[in-house]
Amino acid sequence: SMANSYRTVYAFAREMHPKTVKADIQYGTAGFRAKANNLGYVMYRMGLLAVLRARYKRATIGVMITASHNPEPDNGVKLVDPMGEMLEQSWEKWATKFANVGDDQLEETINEIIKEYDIPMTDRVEIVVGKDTRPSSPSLAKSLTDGVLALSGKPVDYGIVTTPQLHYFVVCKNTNRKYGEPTEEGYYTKLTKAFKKLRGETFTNGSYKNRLLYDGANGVGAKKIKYFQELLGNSMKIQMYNDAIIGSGKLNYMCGADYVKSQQKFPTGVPVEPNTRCCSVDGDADRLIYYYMDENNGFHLMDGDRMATLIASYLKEILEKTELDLNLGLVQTAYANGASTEYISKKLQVPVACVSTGVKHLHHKALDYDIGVYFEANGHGTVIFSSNAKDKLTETAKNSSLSEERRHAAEALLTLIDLVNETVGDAISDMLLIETILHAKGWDIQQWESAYTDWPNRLMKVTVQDRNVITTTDAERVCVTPEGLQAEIDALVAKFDKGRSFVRPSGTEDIVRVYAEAATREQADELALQVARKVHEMAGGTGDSPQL
Ligand code: G16
Repeated sequence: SMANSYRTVYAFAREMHPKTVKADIQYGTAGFRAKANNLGYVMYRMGLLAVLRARYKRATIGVMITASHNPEPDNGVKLVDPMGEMLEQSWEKWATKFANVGDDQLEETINEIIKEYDIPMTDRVEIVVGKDTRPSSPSLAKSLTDGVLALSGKPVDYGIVTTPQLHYFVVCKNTNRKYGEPTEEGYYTKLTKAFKKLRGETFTNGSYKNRLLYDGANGVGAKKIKYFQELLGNSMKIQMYNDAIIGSGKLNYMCGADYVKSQQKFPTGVPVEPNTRCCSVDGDADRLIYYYMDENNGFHLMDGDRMATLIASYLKEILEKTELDLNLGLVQTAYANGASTEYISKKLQVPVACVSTGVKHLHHKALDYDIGVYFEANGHGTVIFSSNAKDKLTETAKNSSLSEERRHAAEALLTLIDLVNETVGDAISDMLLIETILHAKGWDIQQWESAYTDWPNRLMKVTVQDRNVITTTDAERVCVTPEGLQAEIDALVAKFDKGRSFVRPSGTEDIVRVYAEAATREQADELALQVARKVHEMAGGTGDSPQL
């Protein structure tokens, strides 16, 4: 019978990658995340699932081993669908099931999914694997490829790469190289070629200087930026910091995009040079944050909202020059600063949508537009262009009966598309895009900042027994359970000028996140603190009552 045909899967699981943890885990915001030493069996099982998914889609599937912004002892795994999207949501429940069944139920679960989707099990499929710099990653990659091999899939290991590089490889393979060469070199060449073309012969312009301090978060982003710098030559001077050796324990520690954004602090390891543009990437280089320190040691943060507005305003400008009828839209989450949302919708007159946290939700919504810009406030985002947009731009650029201005604008946009990693948010590609726009506008970071003033805001974490007691609706802006919590939050918010606050369970850490903004720094801090204490009180808080 069919049920016997995957016995080796079980044998392998039992002997090499036995399930060591009893508690169930969930496929969260960005796949599975846990302490690395608890993840061997999960990796093995994701190897199995990746092969099943690849056979079902008749395409190459990607698997990234990373815990991104989490501390070094954590690790995780996320599956990448054929066109670079995160694993389709309807399969997340299968991922969760695969991770949680007993070793002896694996065969049965495989048979179940084959039956449900009528998966052709003889197709030869490739699974593209990447990993970040965590010391636990190589052995987890071994567990993963064992899973791939157990179902006769072909693992293609790209070694240490950024998450966005892995997404890029998957798309290159599935588009028959139309998107680019599925190699690291192909990736660097595509991006740097576009960058240099847009930059032209003059590397500085107006107040823009082409020097940038770059915080690599002691991770893969530090390793890979070196290849860029080599290819960029004198067009960009990237001074890199935080490139500690693998296994030093310093990954994301007091540095990197998540630290800078959530602590609103200058990272350790980067020299403080007043009024100098700096940026940080996170542990797998899919998030980017800009910032600078002023001459009075005041810290200025330029987060995902800022990048989104800069990009959207620039795209709007060029788009107008093409005179093409293409719609441009922006997607944010509840974490977007209220001031940014107002600036985008009222001043830029670009439509804004708000969706739940997680790139999968933003990416999906951005597909509604010809040109969709999406960014989470934490610095995770990109731009996607519809095929309608690409076709129209290509026609316009080629049409010699049109004005030179129109043709040039279309050509510039087409080059810009090559600079953007459309497959997923990509810190390095985003950085090159921001640098391109600042250069084009002749702006320094202060001019960029002057577009609007952020409402002061505060992020806090609350530890609770079970974070899933908190459920939300309306793109996470309204808390449904525990009953009565939202009414309490409303009452607190009403006491603060320009107050806004919401709470939600994290999908990557075992905590509840609290966000608050208000008219002043003190009020934002106080509102966050009061809401955090309410959560602690009503949602089964553990440990001491929250402190700022
Ligand atoms: C991941 C996701 C992001 C999300 C972040 C925090 O980022 O890719 O979309 O914003 O986690 O999610 P949560 O608030 O649910 O913990 P990364 O950079 O860690 O992969």
